Amino acid sequence: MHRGDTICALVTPPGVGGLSVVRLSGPEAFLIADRCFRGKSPLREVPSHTIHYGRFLRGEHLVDMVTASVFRAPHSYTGEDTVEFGCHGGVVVAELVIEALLEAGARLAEPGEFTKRAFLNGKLSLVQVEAIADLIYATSVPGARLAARQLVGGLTRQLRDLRQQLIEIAALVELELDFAEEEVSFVSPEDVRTRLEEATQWCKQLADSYRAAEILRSGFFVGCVGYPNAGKSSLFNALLQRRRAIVSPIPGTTRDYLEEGFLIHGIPVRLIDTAGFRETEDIVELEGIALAEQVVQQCNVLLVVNDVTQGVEHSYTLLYQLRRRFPDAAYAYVQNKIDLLDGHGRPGAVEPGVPVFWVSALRGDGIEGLRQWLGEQARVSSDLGVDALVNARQALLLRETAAALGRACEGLRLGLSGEFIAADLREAIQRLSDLMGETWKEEVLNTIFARFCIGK
Ligand SMILES: Nc1nc2c(ncn2[C@@H]2O[C@H](COP(=O)(O)OP(=O)(O)OP(=O)(O)O)[C@@H](O)[C@H]2O)c(=O)[nH]1
Ligand SMILES: [Mg+2]
Repeated sequence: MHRGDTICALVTPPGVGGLSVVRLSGPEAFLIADRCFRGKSPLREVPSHTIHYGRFLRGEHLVDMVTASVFRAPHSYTGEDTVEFGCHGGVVVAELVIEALLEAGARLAEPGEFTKRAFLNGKLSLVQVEAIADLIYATSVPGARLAARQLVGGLTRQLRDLRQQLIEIAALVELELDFAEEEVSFVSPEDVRTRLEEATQWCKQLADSYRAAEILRSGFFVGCVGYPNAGKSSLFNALLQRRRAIVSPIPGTTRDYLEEGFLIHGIPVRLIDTAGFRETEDIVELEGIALAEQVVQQCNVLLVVNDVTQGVEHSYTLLYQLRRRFPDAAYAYVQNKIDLLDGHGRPGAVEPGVPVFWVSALRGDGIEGLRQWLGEQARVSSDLGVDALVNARQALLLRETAAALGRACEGLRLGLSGEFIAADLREAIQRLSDLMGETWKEEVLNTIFARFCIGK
């Protein structure tokens, strides 16, 4: 077991509340706890998973009447001896409890240190650790649900099974069994290839779900773009259903960009209003507006707002240039200010895959239809196709695993000798181990735990 000193921290959110919980974990947890806690019996003598009521003292002074929950190693969150003190909510009491524990020999926990110990003691896989971080930061309901499921260990188990399978296949291949001649009944080369191909597909699909996972994690980004005065800020306000952005007849009203959120189908949509792209501006010149570029770059959908009074095709060039530059986003062409038109235009697509919406941001015509389309886009884009929430680190390793497996398949197809195929398989196995954190590197761990807050 990993052995360190005994650490403590507030594990509930700081501030005023009904209850605050201070966790104490480490080899001396009971010793230190008994220096401060006076209950019916010393905590070092009570059984695991029991709760005790008593006085919490700092020196001679009573701090609070508290409950002490006792968890004996390895049956605790960290895998170490742990005591959790439930004290009355509020800023002062919990702070006094922590100070008393520090004076009694504990050390203040670093951000994520409890979880890090849980990982080092084999209570959690790295994938589960990352799921906890996701859960803490989840902004969407489906995202939180998936992170919770991952925490239970579904993905970890699947990855472990896959690795086990690959180890077995590698062993077979390494023995250079000539399947065809020996008539090995339990496994044929076709069988091996099918299994490897399936594994490759699975890794790829999981890696590809990263973009969708990002949406569930940080939101679905929708940008209003267009020439000055097209009505971007008006559309922004109309979609938000409140007057957030300043609207004026003077071109160039919006200088910076604005961002506001709302939920569609439990998915957080981040709506962004940008400064207008000047008509003379070649998209290359856009490089100068680094901010706008950065903002547009992270958008999942770009609404190209066109002032119809300038002509329905007025913003086609802009749409064309944006699509070339940011091909990953989805686009809609929004014909705005239809209240100023005599007749209405007909719906249809400007280009394949780019729907047109006829709206009046001022009066609200057509806004609901646009909202619904955005909701559908958000839903489809965040549909993972798999039951896991993959982050950037995991996606990269999954792609590398898939690539190595792909090479192994190709080798089998070409009838290469077993040692080549085994080398690719070993690489895939190694990547999977990295993924699960079984061959972790200190810096990888540090970046992962840096996302945690103190007390987690
Ligand atoms: N009649 C009519 N006027 C509109 C409509 N939408 C916007 N406007 C007007 O168009 C002008 C420009 O609107 P904004 O929303 O500020 O346009 P913008 O694209 O944000 O402009 P910049 O930030 O300057 O690039 C304002 O006077 C709005 O009232 C609309 O649907 N109908
Ligand atoms: Mg504006």
